Amino acid sequence: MMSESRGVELRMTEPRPLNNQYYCLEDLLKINPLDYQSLRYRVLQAYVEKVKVPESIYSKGSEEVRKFRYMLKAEKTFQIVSTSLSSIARAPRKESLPAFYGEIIDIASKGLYNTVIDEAVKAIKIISRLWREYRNKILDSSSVSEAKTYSREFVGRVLSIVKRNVKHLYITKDIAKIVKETPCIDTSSPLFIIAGMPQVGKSTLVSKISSAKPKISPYPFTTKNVILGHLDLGSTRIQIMDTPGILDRPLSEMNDIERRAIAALRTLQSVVLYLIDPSIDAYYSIDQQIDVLRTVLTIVGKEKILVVFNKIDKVDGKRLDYCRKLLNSYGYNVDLEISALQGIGIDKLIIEALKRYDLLYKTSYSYSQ
Ligand SMILES: Nc1nc2c(ncn2[C@@H]2O[C@H](COP(=O)(O)OP(=O)(O)OP(=O)(O)O)[C@@H](O)[C@H]2O)c(=O)[nH]1
Ligand SMILES: [Mg+2]
Repeated sequence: MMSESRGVELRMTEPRPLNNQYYCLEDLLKINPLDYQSLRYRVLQAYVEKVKVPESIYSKGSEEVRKFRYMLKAEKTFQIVSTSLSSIARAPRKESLPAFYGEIIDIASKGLYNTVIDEAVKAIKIISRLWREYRNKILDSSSVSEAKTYSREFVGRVLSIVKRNVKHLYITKDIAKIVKETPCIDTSSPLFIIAGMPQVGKSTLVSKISSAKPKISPYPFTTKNVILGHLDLGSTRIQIMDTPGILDRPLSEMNDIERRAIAALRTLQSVVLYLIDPSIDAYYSIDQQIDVLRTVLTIVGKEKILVVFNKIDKVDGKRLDYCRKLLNSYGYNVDLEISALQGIGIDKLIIEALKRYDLLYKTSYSYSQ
């Protein structure tokens, strides 16, 4: 077993403020959750509210005032709908977001993110054209009742345009949720991604070494999204990312939770710590964990990965030896052996990961004791 080395000061800290290389999805993408029914409700509520016509324009009680009032009611509908849709229409398209965020948004929106932007842009165009037409129709009406008919007709048509054209409005709810949940990433600081099958102890490790305190439990898929913690080592701030577990199946069959881990692995500049639980009673067999290692290797490449045995506090030497040899027989090496729970081998893990980071990205963060 490896013992915990001394002399390295590990400090857990909060994220730094925004700078040029510090991306927060929340700052890049501001979308309000919206669905057709609540938009319709808001429009109809606003329509029945009283509107005031400035007396300076027309004399009080005149037919003109009453027509003008119907124009203002219709205008309110136009404003509510166009303002709501604008927050979607103005959102950056997937391709212009940093790649990781693009993938995260794609997963949350079932691939419909760009589609809903296009739908909103199109609907705003149609509604704006319609508004110009109806504004004149209402003001030029020959009677108050005609103005009222046009005004109501406009509201009905606007709502039906939204319903017919912005078919995927409902996904803004999922997008807004994921925007809130997705961590800010500093591309100028080292990043370690903790990956592996469910239950290998990823969250336990992240919680042990960083400021993040993800939920830990004996059930698979406890972690459902990527979570970022920070660790100050000397003057270096390291980002430690917890990821959801990945199952041994083709990428095309993975669920949204697994795909979030894959998105991080695929798009972020990082060193990947691939955790394996070598225990005899591990939730997933050693063979399954080697299969997933193979998948991860094809995504990130051999150089980025450190293979780590976790839970060595509960595994005897004979079993460890068997698992090591099994990995070797497939051409893989076990780089580190730790117990996240008991804090064994953690210092060495961090130093080795940092060295690997330096090697890969030509940086000079390595901490020498
Ligand atoms: N004995 C021992 N148990 C551990 C160790 N690390 C984690 N565990 C236990 O393993 C179980 C799963 O731990 P988690 O940290 O939630 O595992 P995870 O990989 O994040 O799981 P998912 O979020 O489901 O992917 C918990 O019961 C932990 O207490 C360890 O080093 N030794
Ligand atoms: Mg977890």
